[in-house]
Amino acid sequence: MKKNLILGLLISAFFGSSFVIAADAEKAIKYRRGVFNVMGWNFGSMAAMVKGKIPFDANVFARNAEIVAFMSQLPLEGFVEGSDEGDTKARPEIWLNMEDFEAKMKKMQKEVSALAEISKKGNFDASKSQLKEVGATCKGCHDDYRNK
Ligand code: ASC
Repeated sequence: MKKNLILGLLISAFFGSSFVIAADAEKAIKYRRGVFNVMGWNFGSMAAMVKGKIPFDANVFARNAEIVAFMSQLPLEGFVEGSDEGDTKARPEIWLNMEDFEAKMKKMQKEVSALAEISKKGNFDASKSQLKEVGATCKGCHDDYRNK
């Protein structure tokens, strides 16, 4: 009787905690995807301007860059242990190469904050050329760490 009780407690403690971990992982995935969505929205606006799909508006561009620069600081903490499973395109390789992943994330942050500075001056060509650098850092990470 007592044994069964202890066994029951152990089982519920074990499964209970794995549910908690799964719930935390789900939240973390939602968090980072939300951040990336905001970044993508703003990156998309700048990309449309440099491609001539919409007219270049220096103030809008600078605001987009400012938003991406701020948001770029947020996603890293969302890549918590165990959040490679669930509603995510993140590849398990991230957690096997966390140092490299962090370095790539930091490089992206650096290029994006340079974009925010440069775009304040309102020059189309300079903004366009730095946006290219930013895009390369997005792609560099996606190639290695994001599923299609
Ligand atoms: C985005 C988005 C990407 C990157 C990439 C930049 O907005 O969804 O994957 O920017 O296109 O090269």
